[in-house]
Amino acid sequence: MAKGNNSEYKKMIDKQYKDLMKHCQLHMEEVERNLPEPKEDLHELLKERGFSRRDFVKWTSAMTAALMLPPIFRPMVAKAAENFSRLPVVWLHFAECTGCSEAFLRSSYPNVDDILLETISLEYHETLMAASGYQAEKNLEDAVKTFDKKFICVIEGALPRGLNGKYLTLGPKGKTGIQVAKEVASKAAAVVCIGSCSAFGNVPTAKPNPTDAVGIKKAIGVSTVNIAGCPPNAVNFTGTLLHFLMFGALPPVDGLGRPLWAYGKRIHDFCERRPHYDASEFVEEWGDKGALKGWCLYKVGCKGPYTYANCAKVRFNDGISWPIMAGHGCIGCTEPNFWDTMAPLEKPLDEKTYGGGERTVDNIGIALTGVAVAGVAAHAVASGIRHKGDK
Ligand code: FSX
Ligand code: SF4
Ligand code: F3S
Repeated sequence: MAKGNNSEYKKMIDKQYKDLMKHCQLHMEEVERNLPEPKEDLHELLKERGFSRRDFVKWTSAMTAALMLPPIFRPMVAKAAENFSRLPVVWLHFAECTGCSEAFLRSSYPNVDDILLETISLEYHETLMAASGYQAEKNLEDAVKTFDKKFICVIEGALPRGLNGKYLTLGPKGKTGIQVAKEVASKAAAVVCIGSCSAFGNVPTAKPNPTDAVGIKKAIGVSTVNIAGCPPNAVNFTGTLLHFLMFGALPPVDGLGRPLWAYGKRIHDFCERRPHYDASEFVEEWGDKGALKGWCLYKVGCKGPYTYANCAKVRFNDGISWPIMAGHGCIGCTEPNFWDTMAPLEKPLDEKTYGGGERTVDNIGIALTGVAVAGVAAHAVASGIRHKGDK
């Protein structure tokens, strides 16, 4: 019985992927017909930076797998990368530290994703463009008009709602951030929040939040795809845009708007220090023998058990390292309100209330049943613990 069912199942899956491939091919043809010519030749740029064809093929294979697509989609990922600079992007900055843009622009060890980002067609980006004042405002108006419903609106930073939005005003006409966000987002093909500030509020929203700042979705009521992290990984941004180029839609997301392909798994479950956690081998204080041996950082505050992201897999700076590998616990930067819910950052969350956190971590582990629900559930547990502590 199993055999018959398996082959039926395989046929069904094969057909689904064939249909998806057809959709992808048709969409890519449409992109090539309707969007401007690529502004940059990706292969020339890669060559200039010392990347070979082989490096590019390796990268496309890794990206295809990361996007949870079978290998037959590899040529389509390559094509989307070659067409990356066709996609018009309007990049807005609100209440934030600009660390997200900086992280993408200043990689000391750029990988193919970083080079790809160099080709991005930025129609408007306050930090990078030469224009200012009325000229800048005109650039924004022109871009929104020319690429009506075709451009991606990328937003970095939260929106302060206090004083009727006047804690954050922009440009010569003194528009509030909320006004600008509403005007631009309503004309965009999609809104992508880059960083935890635009996604969830983050630093500007941390207590006591004097400006009443909130994330974009909450501020203006549009649906957003949230590339969480403070700052986020460039791979999670490029992968999401490649998905959009390939299928004309943003990737499936969890209950917090984060793409599942990048944020569907818990840090704690893919951490290289996990065997030490399971063996109860913990760093007790910075610089002790456990720290020298690379033991688990739970007791010095690692929030990996409550945090969803692919940091252990994709790492940073061309895959060189990531926070836990570098010796500090995860601070939960991809989770909503982590400055409040995950603090103190160098102590376990529930030390006082539960007399040691391992039991709680295990309970959270057992409670995980589905990816989307799990993201929300783990966060709810973490928030619940904080709120108890607050009282
Ligand atoms: Fe926020 Fe990005 Fe953290 Fe900073 O702009 S996610 S504070 S790294 O820069 O928005
Ligand atoms: Fe890794 Fe942190 Fe989990 Fe320890 S608690 S295994 S350091 S994620
Ligand atoms: Fe942030 Fe934790 Fe990754 S702090 S960068 S989610 S390891």
